[in-house]
Amino acid sequence: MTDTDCIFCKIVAGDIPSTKVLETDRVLAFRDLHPKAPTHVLVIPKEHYRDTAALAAADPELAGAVLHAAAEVAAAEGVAEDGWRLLANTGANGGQEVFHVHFHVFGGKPLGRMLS
Ligand code: D5M
Repeated sequence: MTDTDCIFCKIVAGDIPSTKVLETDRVLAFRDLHPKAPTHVLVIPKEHYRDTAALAAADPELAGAVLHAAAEVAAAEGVAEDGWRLLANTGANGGQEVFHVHFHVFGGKPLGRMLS
């Protein structure tokens, strides 16, 4: 399933360049264009789902594969030991700008606390 207007589907297809960090048959991780931390990687399913809720409802196994890949990215980036953050902005109030579900992996510096 792809969306021809979706920027992340175009990255999956190779029509837009990206700096890939990890790739499996169903998951892709690439560096964020505007990094907010020394490590800032986006982890996405290759299939198009608009947000976390849609992915979890349609394909829990794929949702798990995305989380597994996020942990692999953190380890590969060398941030696993010191700690890292996984963030999925969901919907308008959640601050989501790209409507192809994605998880931000942040690390490499103290990230502070948010909304706690
Ligand atoms: O965040 C969407 C994120 O997607 C934001 O941090 C910028 C990033 N972005 C947008 N276009 C690209 C490309 N082409 N490559 C890499 N990163 C990109 P959100 O959670 O939706 O607010």
